[in-house]
Amino acid sequence: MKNHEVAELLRNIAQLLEIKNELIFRIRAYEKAALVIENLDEDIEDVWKQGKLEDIPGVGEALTKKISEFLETGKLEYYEKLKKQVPVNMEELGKVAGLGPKTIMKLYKELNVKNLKDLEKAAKQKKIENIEGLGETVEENILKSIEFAKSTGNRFLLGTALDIAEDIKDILKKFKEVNNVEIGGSLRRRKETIGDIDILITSKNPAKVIDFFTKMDDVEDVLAKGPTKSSVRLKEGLQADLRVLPEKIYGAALLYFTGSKQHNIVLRKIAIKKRMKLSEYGVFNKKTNKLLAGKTEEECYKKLGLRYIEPEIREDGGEIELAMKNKLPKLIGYNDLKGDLQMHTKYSDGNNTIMEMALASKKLGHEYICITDHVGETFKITNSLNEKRIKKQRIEINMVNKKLKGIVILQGGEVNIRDNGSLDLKDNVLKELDIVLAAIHSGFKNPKEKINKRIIRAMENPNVDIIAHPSGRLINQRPAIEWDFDEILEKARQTKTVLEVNASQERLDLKDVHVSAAVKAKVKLSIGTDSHETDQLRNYKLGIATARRGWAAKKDVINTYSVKDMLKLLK
Ligand code: DGT
Ligand code: CA
Ligand code: CA
Ligand code: ZN
Repeated sequence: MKNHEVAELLRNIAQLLEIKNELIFRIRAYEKAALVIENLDEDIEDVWKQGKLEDIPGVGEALTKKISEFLETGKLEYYEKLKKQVPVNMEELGKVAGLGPKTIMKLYKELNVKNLKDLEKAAKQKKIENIEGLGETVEENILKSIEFAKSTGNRFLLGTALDIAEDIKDILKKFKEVNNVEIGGSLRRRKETIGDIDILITSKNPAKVIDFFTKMDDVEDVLAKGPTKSSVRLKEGLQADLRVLPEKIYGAALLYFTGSKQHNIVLRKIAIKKRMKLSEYGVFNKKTNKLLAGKTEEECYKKLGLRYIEPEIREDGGEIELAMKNKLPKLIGYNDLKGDLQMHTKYSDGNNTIMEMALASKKLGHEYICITDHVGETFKITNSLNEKRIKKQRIEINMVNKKLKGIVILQGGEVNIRDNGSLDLKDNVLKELDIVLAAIHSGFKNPKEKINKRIIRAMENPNVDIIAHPSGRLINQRPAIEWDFDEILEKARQTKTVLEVNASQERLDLKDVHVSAAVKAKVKLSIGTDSHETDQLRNYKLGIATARRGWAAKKDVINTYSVKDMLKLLK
């Protein structure tokens, strides 16, 4: 659904008009339409295709034209022109949490703040606290959110980078001069964000491979080109480094360029202790300089007296010590998941039907799925289902279950945790659902005590099985809530509440360090893709990657069990 995008566009226009000091009723018209469209039950694209945009309250002839243009071309000429007329960079400043158009306008008029750089300067020089209506708290919040934006830097989401890298890997594999191809670096370790793509190849003809690499369609710029190495910038903005290596040291190079840097440093120290030398060229005898190992990673680890260590945990987090004692746990595998425990359909804010989601999940090899559309009485933004619609959906799920063999469809629901920690749906209705997910969707900035109280009250409800996307963070967009996670874990254990590892590309929530704490606290986890369309169902692998980075085993994740055993693990 493009409802959200259209609403955002209209809101951006309203902000620009406000800064331009346009007539207030024109500004309000855009804001009102944005609100209506955001809360619309129907898909705005459907409404547009049926020629019924003008039937939407607040949408007249002029707005109909603009919305149509945007839906048709993905752009709006009027908005582009407007942006050029306004001296401040709204798209940049509008992203600073808590900065509305009024404040932005004030900052522009009083301090000539036009962009993020100006804003940071003004805040650091403590010029903002003296402006009437703003003050010290606003200044502090501005600095905090600039800091957050900076800490995220130019890093790409794991899911995005992985898609790009795997396409490149496929292209390179097909080139006849290429023997082995492997993606190294943070991508192989499945870190949640990726700085650049590192590709490692073996070939008898490095020059030809380098030449082929720099001429791929996806290459925007060649940054460096040598006999065995090259760096390029891809059209998506990401950098990719390629190295062509001889077979006999491929493992050592892979080990080195997979990292992490900290992991490598500890390995090198171990080598020195054993009178050896470790580098990207192999494991050597220090005295004689004889190559002792290099062809495979296993062989290199073995020479150092270690068991093989999975890339996802090569972070110097105790893995080397355990590998030395042969006590590494067996991590959950990429084929261990039997079902997906969070997805949305057209009933709430998804794009596909129950049947379509079930068929696509079956194709991925799942034995079961849980449909978890938003349910609730007052939380209407996501088109939540009330009691009546839940019953209607149950009938449809029963029908699909009858028609479709080889996959079981459960009916769940994602219910909003209200401001006071109560749930947005009556207990007797929640009770009818097979699995209840509870989640926070507002009040992310609540102080720690309040956030904890809300989540704990939700966990104490006997109907709540899983807390979905527990920290609420959106990678590179919104920081996690401030919570006392140990207290949450203790309560989860007591109440037998499962914590979700949300596998959608921008969430990965719980994240790796949370998973690791949950595993230690013996709290069970679930993996859910939170898919809003069939294309997103494949993201379950990102959830497994995150679980692996947190050292989770198969038994720690409830949806590695059969549907019967999984349901038994719930409250
Ligand atoms: P990224 O690209 O920022 O997401 O993170 P990585 O880990 O992919 O880092 P990158 O691309 O700079 O380097 C790839 C790997 O090469 C890294 O994980 C470990 C290794 N490496 C790079 N520089 C050094 C270094 O100075 N010392 C050691 N020991 N290893 C290094
Ligand atoms: Ca990298
Ligand atoms: Ca690199
Ligand atoms: Zn949610």
